[in-house]
Amino acid sequence: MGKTQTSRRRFLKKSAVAAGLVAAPPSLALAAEPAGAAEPTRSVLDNNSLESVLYGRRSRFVTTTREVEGRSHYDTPRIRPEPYRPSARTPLAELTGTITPTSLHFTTQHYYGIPDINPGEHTLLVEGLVERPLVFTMAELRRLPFVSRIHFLECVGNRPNPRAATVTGTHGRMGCSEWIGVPLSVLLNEVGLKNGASWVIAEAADRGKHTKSLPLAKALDDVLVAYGQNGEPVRPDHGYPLRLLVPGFEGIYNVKWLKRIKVVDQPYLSFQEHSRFLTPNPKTQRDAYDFGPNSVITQPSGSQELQGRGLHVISGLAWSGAGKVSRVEVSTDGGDTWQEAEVSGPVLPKAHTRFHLPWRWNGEEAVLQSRCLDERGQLQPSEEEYARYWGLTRGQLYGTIQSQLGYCNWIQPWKVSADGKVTNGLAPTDVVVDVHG
Ligand SMILES: Nc1nc2c(c(=O)[nH]1)N[C@H]1C(S)=C(S)[C@@H](COP(=O)(O)O)O[C@H]1N2
Ligand SMILES: [Mo]
Repeated sequence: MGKTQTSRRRFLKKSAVAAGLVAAPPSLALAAEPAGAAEPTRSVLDNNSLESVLYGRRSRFVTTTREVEGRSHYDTPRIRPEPYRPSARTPLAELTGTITPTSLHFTTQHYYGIPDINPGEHTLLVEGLVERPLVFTMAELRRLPFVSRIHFLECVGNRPNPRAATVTGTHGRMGCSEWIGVPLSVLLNEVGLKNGASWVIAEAADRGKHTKSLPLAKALDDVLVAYGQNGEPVRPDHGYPLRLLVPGFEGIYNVKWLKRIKVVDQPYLSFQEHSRFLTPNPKTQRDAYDFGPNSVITQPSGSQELQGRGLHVISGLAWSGAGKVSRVEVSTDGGDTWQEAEVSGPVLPKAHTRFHLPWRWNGEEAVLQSRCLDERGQLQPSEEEYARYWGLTRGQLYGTIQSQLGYCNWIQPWKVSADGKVTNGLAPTDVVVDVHG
């Protein structure tokens, strides 16, 4: 490690020189290596480096990263475009609060790599069943009234999973951010809708031309053409310079690197929609619009360990695509009794909501679960209730690709053993198909 750090520092010095920064005032100068120190104290060097002054960084003692996904789609005999760019999950157990740091926000499905888009050349075309088709440059979009909204973004690939060791493994395909952008309704109002307009098609500028159909009613409701995420420009991973943000809907609707909106009179079956996300017969596909009520305990969760009996806080996230979370309940006895958890922070529609419940652990085995009730009155189901409702066996629940099931929002239990170890509380299954996308 020491070697890499040293060469990286050299690189930084060189690039600082190249960037003409040698004349920086002394306070901004790169810290010198301590004379004669075999292994220089990295924290001092890093915290005082010009790089850290210019662009803040975390403590070297904080090492949390996103978790890279396997190549599940690549194992299927379907289309395998290159370059391959792995998806990655949000490390939920390491995070507090409700906003996901952008560097740790899950990122998904880049079968064609991340495009390198010059915002000065990027445009958004709005056309189709409209009175006046328009092309917006990024500068023109920025002149329009904007809003900022806190919303979760979740891939339909999230699902409680008996094989997953951690909450990142079960629910890491989601994040929650402050999104800044122009309401799509403002743009649609500018172009004027023609009779018959009932759907919009959103298309991306990546090589795969990721495309998704969206009902017009949703487009006119709360959809954003977003250029900001958590106070800065949306990053390349998440759609720089422009992405669609479709609050509460399945992740695939949130078209990144957005370049075209076409107003049409029916949904299209675009390549991305039929190639991997649908059942063998696309006509039987259940399209998930707004997600139902959901929640998961992140602390304590799989692979963590309780250090001794007594007070522990049970904490997690609750959310719903239908609106606000109205109540979160926690059970510490395998679902026999439920207690109302306290919500910390604001409760916003279609946003992650943080809950907690103080719990005195008596040192005995316990099964911890949470469930969410949303403002539409929908209650998050248990695995058994979900299976019964849809007429599915357990084998089908875990042996079917998530996007073919619809939203998999059943409860994820965590089991605390007498030794304090926390493991997955779902009964084991023979087969688990886990596909991200
Ligand atoms: N252009 C484009 N947009 C896309 C995708 C993609 O591969 N290409 N993936 C979609 C899917 S399936 C999800 S879950 C979200 C993930 O958004 P994120 O990478 O910003 O977390 O983006 C959606 N928008
Ligand atoms: Mo997704």
